[in-house]
Parts: sequence; structure tokens; C-alpha cells
Amino acid sequence: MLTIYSDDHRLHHGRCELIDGKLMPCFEMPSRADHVLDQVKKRKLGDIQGPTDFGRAPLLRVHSADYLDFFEGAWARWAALGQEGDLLPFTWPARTLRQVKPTGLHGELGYYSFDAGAPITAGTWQAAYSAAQVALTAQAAIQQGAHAAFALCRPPGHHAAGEVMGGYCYLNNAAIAAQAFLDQGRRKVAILDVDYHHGNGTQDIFYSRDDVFFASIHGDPQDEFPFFLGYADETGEGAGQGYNINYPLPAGSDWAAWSAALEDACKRIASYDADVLVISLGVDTFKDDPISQFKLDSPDYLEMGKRIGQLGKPTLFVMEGGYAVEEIGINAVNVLEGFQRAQSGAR
Ligand code: SP5
Ligand code: ZN
Repeated sequence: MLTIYSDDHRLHHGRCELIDGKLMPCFEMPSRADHVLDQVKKRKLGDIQGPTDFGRAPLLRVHSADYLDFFEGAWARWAALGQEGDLLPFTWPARTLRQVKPTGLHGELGYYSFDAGAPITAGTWQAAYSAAQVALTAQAAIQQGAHAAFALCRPPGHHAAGEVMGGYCYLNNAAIAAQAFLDQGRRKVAILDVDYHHGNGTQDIFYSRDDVFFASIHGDPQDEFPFFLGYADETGEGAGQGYNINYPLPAGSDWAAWSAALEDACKRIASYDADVLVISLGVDTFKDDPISQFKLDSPDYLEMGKRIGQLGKPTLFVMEGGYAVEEIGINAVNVLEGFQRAQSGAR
């Protein structure tokens, strides 16, 4: 399987996030991608190539121009104020406030974000832009006939909506790639989000559409980030009614519980009859993940990949979360290897 990767991810290295009342070094760190790349090489998954630059146009199919302009220019505005620490929002237009977009930097940042978990640093725009191009390059490989490809994206994307960053995410790599498939002639795309956290951004982007089926298996938002989306009664709206499904699972869920949800999701994806499948590949479902509460073990990821492979669809894997840094590569590549085994078994 072809892997697309860019060193530009290193340009994004946030300093701190607030965890349990303490400022901790960001869990979403550059070494995550290094460990995944190491495993891709060590286990000879296939060629590794850099991204092609497809420009802004495919990003604008998912994100607004105002949002992209703000994100691209935010660091320069912050630096012009003499600041050198990370730029983080601290006030959001919650229910009692107006959905107005202030002109000042902090107000505008609050308008375009939903949490304080997505720091903007000097290189964040370039890293996120390159991650989107990584996803688009892997998407193009599939469009040109590859059965599968792995977009080793960092920073991740699935919490980012059209005009909102948060949860370590800025540009929604999986959504941008899914939209590119449609723009290049595919009729129906299924997105399966296996990250521990609900893919709120992706769900929001496609919620009223029937050309993208979105399924997400994740920690129950009653008790888990992002708290305000990801419930089982969210099934789509308008033309999108019936094309969104959430599988919120309780803390402590193991492979038995998780794989039952996967089985149901796979049956629905099969009956949706998608032309192509996009996997939001988070491996923060791992038992030793420092911020998550599921209990999947490394061999389970081989089974996960196998079941996904049995769908027999052209499949784009897009890297999302996973914070047990030592094991993230093993677990992510296990999914990819399991997928490939299902392919060779089918032939
Ligand atoms: C892409 C992705 O996986 N984003 C996840 C963002 C999660 N941010 C909230 C983290 C809150 C963690 N609380 C953990 C408490 C551990 N004692
Ligand atoms: Zn996650």
C-alpha cells in the first residue's frame, strides 16, 4: 500500500494543553507521525511518497475562504503583538452570546473554534495545509486506480468543521479527500470514523447530504469529548436523513463491544453501495492511550483492518488520533496490514 507523508507536520508543535486542571505538554506531538512512519518502513508496507500541491481549491470545497484566510494569517497577527507563545482561544460564542464575528484576534479566534485544544503556532497553517495535500495526494492515487492508500496526516482533521477548529484539528483532511472523490466523478463516498472521539467536524460537514454516508464509533459524548455531538439520535437531516450513524460506546469498551458496532457499520456501508471508502483512522481506542477509555489491544487492529478490507471497496486511510506514542505505529500499521490480508484472501 502506498503511503503519503510530508515532513512539514513538524512545523506544528503546540506547547501545552489543559488536562485535568494542569497544563501538560500537548499529547498531539510530532513524534506520533515518526512512530507511524517507522512502522510503515520497518514492515515494508509499500512506497512512501511526498504530497503534490493541489492548491487551495479542494480545501475551499469544505472550508470557507474567510476561515482559511483567518487561519493562515492568525500567527502573523499574534506575532505582531509581540507574542511568541502559542495562540489559544479562551472565549466562545456559547448560547447566551451573539454569533457575531469580532474583528480583533481573540474574538475572531473564539468565533472560529470550539475548544482550547487547537493551538496555533508559527508553523501550524503550513503543517495543516500540507496534511490536507497529503490526504489529497493519497486520494488522487486511488482515483488513478490504486485499491488503497494511506495518508499519514498530522495534524489530524476530523474535529474540524467548515469554519471551526478544535480537538487538535484545523483542516478536515478526510472530508477534503471525500469531497475530492465526488468532484472527480465518484457518486457516493462512505466515511467510517474509528477514532476514539466522535468525528463531529466530518458529521457536520456532510450532515444534510446523501452523497456521503458517515458512520462513527466512539466514546459516549455524555462523558467524552467532544460532548456536544455524537449521540445515537443524530441520523442526518433533509436529504441527508438516514445517511449518518453514530455508535456511542461506554468507557471500558473492549474489542467484543467495539467490533459489534463495526459489524453493524460495515453492513450499512455495504448496503449504501459506496463507490469508495474513507477511513478516519484514529488508534486512540488502544488500551494504554493516555486520554482515552477503550480497551482495544494491538492484535485487534489487524482484525479491524481485515473487516474493513472485506468490504472490497477502494479505501483511503487518513490518520487521525492516537496518543500512546510508542504503540501508535504498530496499531495503525496493523489496521493497514489486516486490510491487505483481507485483499489477498479475497483474490
Ligand atoms: C483527533 C483527536 O483525537 N482529538 C482528541 C481531542 C481530545 N481533547 C480533549 C482531551 C481531554 C482529555 N481528558 C483526559 C483526562 C485523562 N485523565
Ligand atoms: Zn481521537
